[in-house]
Amino acid sequence: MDTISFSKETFLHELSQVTSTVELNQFKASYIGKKGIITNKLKELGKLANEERAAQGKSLNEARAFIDEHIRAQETVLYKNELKKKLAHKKLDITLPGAYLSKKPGGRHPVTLVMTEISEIFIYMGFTIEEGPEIETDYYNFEALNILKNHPARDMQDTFYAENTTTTDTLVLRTHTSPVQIRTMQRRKPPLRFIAPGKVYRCDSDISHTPVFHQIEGLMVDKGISFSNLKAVLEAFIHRVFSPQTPVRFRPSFFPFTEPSSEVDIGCILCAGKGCRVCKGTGWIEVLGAGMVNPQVFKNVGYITDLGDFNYSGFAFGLGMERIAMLKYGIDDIRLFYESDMRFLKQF
Ligand code: FA5
Repeated sequence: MDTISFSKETFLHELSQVTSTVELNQFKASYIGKKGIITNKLKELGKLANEERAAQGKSLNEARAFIDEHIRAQETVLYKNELKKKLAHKKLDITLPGAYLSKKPGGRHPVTLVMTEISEIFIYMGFTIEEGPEIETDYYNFEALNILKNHPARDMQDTFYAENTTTTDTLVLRTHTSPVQIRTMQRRKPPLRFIAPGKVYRCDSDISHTPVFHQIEGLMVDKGISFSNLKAVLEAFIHRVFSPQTPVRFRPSFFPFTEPSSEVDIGCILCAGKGCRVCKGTGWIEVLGAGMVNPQVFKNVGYITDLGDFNYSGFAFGLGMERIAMLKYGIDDIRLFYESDMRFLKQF
């Protein structure tokens, strides 16, 4: 093996010629990189006799430490110079908007917008908000609402059944928000005035039906509540959401939990009542079900007992959110809300 002929002067002279950090890395590799002069000599040490190996090893290690120290010092100098030059060229404008602002922010779904608007109208009328579970027992979704087993009214709401591993009662995905009436009445005594917005599920799909949709339930129980109060509240609400000129029609109907019951239609806004595919040519579109609370429901929640007087009456209603959103935004197919098509959603 050749003895090391490392000259500090030569090394320092060569180092002074290096003008960039990239060049410096190459220069460093030529001495102490994997195949550098010093590294190669270190690899060959094993071939030397003991005495010579010790002497060579010492001077090689000293050379390596010297090289390393001077390269590090030069690296700092060169890096600072390069940064200075870069900053002098690239002026930083701290008034420019951050990069994240160039990305489009998300928006609210049209159904959420309508739910929020409607909730605010009812809150303004003194209603509070209640919630209930989306997976319900048969008892709360049907029985307590006077929809008994084998009653034909169960066919009106095509039900999704959920697997039940914990309770003995059948579990369903709630088909309407009406079970929140029962849960709240069991917890609170009248007077009551609340709405319960939320998701509901039915085995249903066409241009005005989706398997998952949203309802807002409403319940008011107090002394002297009559059908006139129900009409006044719903008409005020519809005229607020649409316009004071919107035609509203109360059509006699049947719900086991209200008596008398009514469905409420509004003049189809998409065709101005002339008849279109959404209103199926009738000029009217059904937006909600409503009625006076059936005394059987008051019995089921323990309000009416054999023991005392119950001088309260109440009304209830259940609104279809998507139907309202369709009419409000002029959308002729309810399924568009749930296709996640950005071209559609970006419009709101
Ligand atoms: C009910 O769900 C009753 N719980 C409403 C009610 C509450 C009546 C309180 C009396 C007292 P109905 O099945 O008609 O009723 O549904 C109410 C509204 O939900 C309908 O008027 C309609 O606007 C909407 N709706 C019903 N099914 C669907 C569906 N598959 N997709 C979208 N909207 C629907």
